[in-house]
Amino acid sequence: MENRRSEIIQVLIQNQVISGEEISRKVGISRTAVWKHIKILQKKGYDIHVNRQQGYQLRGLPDIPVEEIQFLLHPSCIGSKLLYFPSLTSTNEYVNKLVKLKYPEGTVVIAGTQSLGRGRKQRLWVSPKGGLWFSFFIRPQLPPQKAMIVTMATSIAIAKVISSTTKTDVRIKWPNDVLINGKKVCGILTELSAEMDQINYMIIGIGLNVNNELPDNFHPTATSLKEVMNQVVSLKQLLLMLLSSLDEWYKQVKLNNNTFIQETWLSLTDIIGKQIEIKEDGFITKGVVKGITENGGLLVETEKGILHIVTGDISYI
Ligand code: BT5
Repeated sequence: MENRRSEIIQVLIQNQVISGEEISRKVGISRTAVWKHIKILQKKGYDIHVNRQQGYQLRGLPDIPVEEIQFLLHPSCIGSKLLYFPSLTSTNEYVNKLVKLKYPEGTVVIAGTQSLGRGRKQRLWVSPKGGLWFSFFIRPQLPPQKAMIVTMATSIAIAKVISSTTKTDVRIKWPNDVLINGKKVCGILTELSAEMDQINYMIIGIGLNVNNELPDNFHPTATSLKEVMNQVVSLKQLLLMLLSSLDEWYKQVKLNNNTFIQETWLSLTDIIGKQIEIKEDGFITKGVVKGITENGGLLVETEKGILHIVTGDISYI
């Protein structure tokens, strides 16, 4: 099905205007089938103008042409299938439905915009046009206590791509933020379904500010790649690099290379030795970060002794 659509796109690109009959002859399918594929392509963000007399005219491509990206990727897992929608409520929510529909592990859902993009604890994630908002699901053979290793590998994969794209120093902030010049450029949302001793699946959502605008009140704490680089960035190239990097780092998870993942993560964070404030359930605790545990928790020295932090929001003070 998808090959047919790729062929139809090629035919449309090569012709200024083309009739349904001619497309059906070139691609070898019926005119009704052509019409059905055109409808799907329009939903995917291809701007195809329909004129009853003359036929079809391609007037614009989506910002993220997944058919092309799929062709260029050779994933072992992440990117096994790519789905793009011009707008969704939340890509994490959509992936959750696909897991139940038995889509292959590594399926990625990308949205042009999200109306209800979410952060942790049901916070809203602002997702206007021009950013990269995507999610995928994986089934790591790990107990739930080790889930943080996957989040770490994910943030490393992203930080490395952002660093090579922007040529700036990119830092990871525990547990899930990627920062440039101390400002959040990317957030990662990990959702988990697990038994006591085994993860069933993890849904990982990535929100990366690329060419999108941000609300004025975000400027002190958030940034975008466009702002940092002073130029528009190709979403297609960036997504291609991100998916390859995510797939590579997920291989490290599968190989149980936890020490390597942790050491790399530590080389990309400033957190050790930092004075921090931890906010959890309305309480604030202050302390100094002494290290991370085997499972990715924080060891914080406070006036009440060493605390082991597994979740929560921290800020540097
Ligand atoms: C996160 O949450 O940082 C995880 C964000 C994950 C978003 C992706 S987009 C694709 C996928 N589908 C979804 O529905 N979600 C994922 P958290 O640490 O809770 O941070 C949320 C806070 O960041 C908000 O309360 C705002 O203060 C701030 N924020 C919201 N939108 C932002 C943006 N675009 N850039 C920077 N900061 C933002």
